Amino acid sequence: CEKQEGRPFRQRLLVVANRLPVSAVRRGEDAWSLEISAGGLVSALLGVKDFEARWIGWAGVNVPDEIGQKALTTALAEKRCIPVFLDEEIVHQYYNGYCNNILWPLFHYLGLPQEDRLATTRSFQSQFEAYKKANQMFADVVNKHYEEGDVIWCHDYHLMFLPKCLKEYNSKMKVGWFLHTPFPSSEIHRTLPSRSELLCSVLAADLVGFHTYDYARHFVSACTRILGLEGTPEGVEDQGRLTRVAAFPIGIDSDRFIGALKLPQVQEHIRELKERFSGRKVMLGVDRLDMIKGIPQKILAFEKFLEENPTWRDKVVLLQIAVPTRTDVPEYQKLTSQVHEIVGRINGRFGTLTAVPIHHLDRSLDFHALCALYAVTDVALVTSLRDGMNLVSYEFVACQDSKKGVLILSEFAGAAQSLGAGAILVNPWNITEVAASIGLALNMPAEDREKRHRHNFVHVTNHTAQEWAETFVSELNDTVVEAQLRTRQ
Ligand code: ADQ
Repeated sequence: CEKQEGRPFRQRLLVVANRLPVSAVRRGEDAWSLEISAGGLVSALLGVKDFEARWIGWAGVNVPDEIGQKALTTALAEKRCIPVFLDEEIVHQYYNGYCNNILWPLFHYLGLPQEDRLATTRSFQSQFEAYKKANQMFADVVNKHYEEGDVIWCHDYHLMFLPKCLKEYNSKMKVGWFLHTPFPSSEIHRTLPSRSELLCSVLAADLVGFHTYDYARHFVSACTRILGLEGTPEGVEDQGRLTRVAAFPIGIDSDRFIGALKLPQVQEHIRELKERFSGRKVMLGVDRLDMIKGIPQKILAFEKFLEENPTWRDKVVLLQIAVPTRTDVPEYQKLTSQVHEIVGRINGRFGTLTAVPIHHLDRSLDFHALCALYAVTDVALVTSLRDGMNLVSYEFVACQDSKKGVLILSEFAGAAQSLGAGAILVNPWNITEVAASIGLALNMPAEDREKRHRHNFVHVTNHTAQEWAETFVSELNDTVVEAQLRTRQ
C-alpha cells in the first residue's frame, strides 16, 4: 500500500467528475502542458489527504488523434488523472446542451433560457441520448481502472446516469454520488421529461449525498412522488433495497488559507491593497460570472446604497472579481455585457476624477492575491440567486481572523444553513433589503462583528473539506457493509 508522508493510504478512491482538475494545452503532436485549474470541487478535494485518490474525467479538450490521446494519457497519469475522451459533437450535446442548458438552470430554479425555450424542448431527446452516451463512456473508463475494494465517488449533475451504468458492470462496486448544486423542489424536477430515468439511475448508487437537508428532502420526495417509492428516514427503499440519502455539507481546506496569510508575498499584497484603498471601506464579491451568482442584482443593490447614503460615496469601494465561464454561450455573453453596462453607469454616476466606486475584473485571481483580498475586506457580498453551497463565503471567513469583517449572504445559498447565524442573511432579489444590509454591515460595532465572525470561523475551521470527504467515504463503506448484512439475514 502506497504511503504519503509516512502514513498508509486508507483506500483507493476513484473520483469521477465531468472535468479533470487540470487544464491541458497541446504543445506539439505528442506534447502537453498541464495546469491545475480552479473551481469549487477542486478547492474542496485539494484538502483531502488520506485517500489514494485518482481522478477520472474529461480534460476539456478535443483530442481526435491517437498520438495526442496517448501522450495526454501519459502526462495526466503523473498527476493521478485518467482522461475520458469526448468528441466535439458529444460535448456540444451532452455538456453544453443537456448539462448546462437544461439541468444547470433547472436545478437553480431559473428555468430554460428564455429565447430558445422551444428549440431546447425540441432538441431535448437528442441531448438526453448524448448525456446517457457520455455517462456510459465515463463508466467504461471507470470499469477499466476499477480494482476490487475501490470506492467510486461520482460527482454532480453531469453524471446522474453513471451509478446505474457502473452497477450494470458490477453490482458489487461501492458507488457514491454527490450533487454540488441544489436539488430543486420535486415540483420543479417533475417538469423534466427524463425525470424518472434520472432518479432511477441515481438510486442505483449505494449512497447519495447533498449539501443540505433541504436538497436531500427534495430528492426523496421526488422519488416518492414521481417513482412511487417509499421514503424512509434513511433514504429511499425500492423492493427491499435501500439507497442511503443524506446531507454532507462541504467545507474548505481552512488551514491552507490561514497559512497563506502568513506568507511574505501575501503580506506584501495586503500592504499594497491597504495603501491603495486607505481611507475607504472595502467590499468584495468573488464569483464565477454565472447567472446563479446574482452579480447584476448585487451591483444594483450597491448603487441603491450609494444613492441613499451620499456620505459613504467616497468612503467605500466595491471590488467585484468575476471569472468568465462558458464564454461561448450567448446567455453568458449577454450577462457579461449587462454587468459591464451597469458598472460603467454607476462609475459614471458616482465616480470622481480620482476614484471610482466599483472595480470590476473579468478574470481569475491567483490563490495568494485572492487570500490578500479576502483579508483586507470589510464586507463580503455573496448574493447568489441559488447556490449549492458557496465556498467563497467560507474562504472569506477563513481569512478574516484579524479583521473580523461582515459577511452578507444570500438565504438561497446552501452556506446560509451553516453560516447563517454569523452572517447577515438577505433575499438577493430584494435590492432594497440588500442595500440596507450594506449599511448595517458597514456600521456594525466591533463587538457585534467579533461575535458573528467567531461563530463562522469556528464552523469553517471545524467542518473542513477533508472532514467532508472522509465522512462521505466512510459512510459509503458503512452503507455497503450494512446492506450486505441485511441481505445475509
Ligand atoms: P462554484 O459554482 O464554482 O461551485 P463556489 O462554491 O463559490 O462556486 O466555488 C468557487 C471557487 O472558485 C472558490 O474556491 C473560489 O475561490 C474560486 N473562484 C471564484 N472566483 C474566482 C476568481 N475570480 N479568482 C480565483 N478564484 C476564484 C459549485 C457549486 C457551489 C458549491 C461548489 C462546491 O455551484 O454551490 O459550493 O461547487 O460544492
